Amino acid sequence: KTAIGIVLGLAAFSAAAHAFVGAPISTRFNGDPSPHYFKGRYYLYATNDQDNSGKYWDSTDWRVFSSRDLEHWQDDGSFLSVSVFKWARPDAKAWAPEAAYRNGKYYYYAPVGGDKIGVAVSKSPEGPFVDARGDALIDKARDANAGAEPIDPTVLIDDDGQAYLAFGTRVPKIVKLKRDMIHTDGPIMDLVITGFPSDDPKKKYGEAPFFHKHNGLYYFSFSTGWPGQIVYATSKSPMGPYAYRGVILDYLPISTNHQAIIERQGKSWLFYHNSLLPGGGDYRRSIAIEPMIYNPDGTINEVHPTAP
Ligand code: FUB
Repeated sequence: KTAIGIVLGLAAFSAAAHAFVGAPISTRFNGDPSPHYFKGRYYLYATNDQDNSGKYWDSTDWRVFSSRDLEHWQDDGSFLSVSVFKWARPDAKAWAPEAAYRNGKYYYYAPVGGDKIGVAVSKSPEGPFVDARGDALIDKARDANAGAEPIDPTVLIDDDGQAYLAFGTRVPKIVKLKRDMIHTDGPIMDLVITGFPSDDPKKKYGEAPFFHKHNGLYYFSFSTGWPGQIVYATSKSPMGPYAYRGVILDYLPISTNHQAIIERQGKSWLFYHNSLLPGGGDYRRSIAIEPMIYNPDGTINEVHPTAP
């Protein structure tokens, strides 16, 4: 069997085994997936593209979906608005979120208005969430080295209990979080990525950072820009430096992409957004899921989206 034959065979197997792969998880427009497995159920937090102007990502609330099996998704609705953050302008845009669980509480990291990241807390994954601090966790105007656009938070709680927050466009930022998950611990650092292919100037950090750990190795995936390829880098240390390893998902016909990876019961799934729903486009995105496979050396096989 040729390498192409193996790849095509794998894709056919994946599609046959998982009829839902590649298809939008909802008939509503949503982008920026943040999937989690909480309390025996999958939860998917997302940017609300259904209620934006259609000309920009300017919705002011976030939506949550849940599923027992990744295939059948329940729309749990609009569960949090920027108005929960009293320090935010009521029309501040609500962008790509992140969530985390610790000590019986659910934490929701919410980029608000493109220049601040808020954190909300709840006893339940579907809310209600309340502002955990009364001010922003990250504030471009207040915090040294927060970068030009502190958005797109991703959180990793390491095996030793240390939590890390990464975020940002164009220059990725990383900062430790205290055990309470609502305060930073130490300075915001630039996250260093080395080894981008010198023959491809498009290979650079753009946005959509996502942290995960697999077989003891730290993975930092991200979008290269606008439009974005989803690529990844790895490190033996959470703070880096990270070494570029390759492409996870090639360019799609859409101005942004934003990925997240969830691993459960020995399987890995890539969540991303595309424009496949009728009427879909740059500001009308839809979230889809594909299986993701590692090689023994820790590299990730490029995912080829399955046409639904
Ligand atoms: O949803 C608005 C922005 O689009 C997100 O913050 C980026 O990651 C991009 O997907």
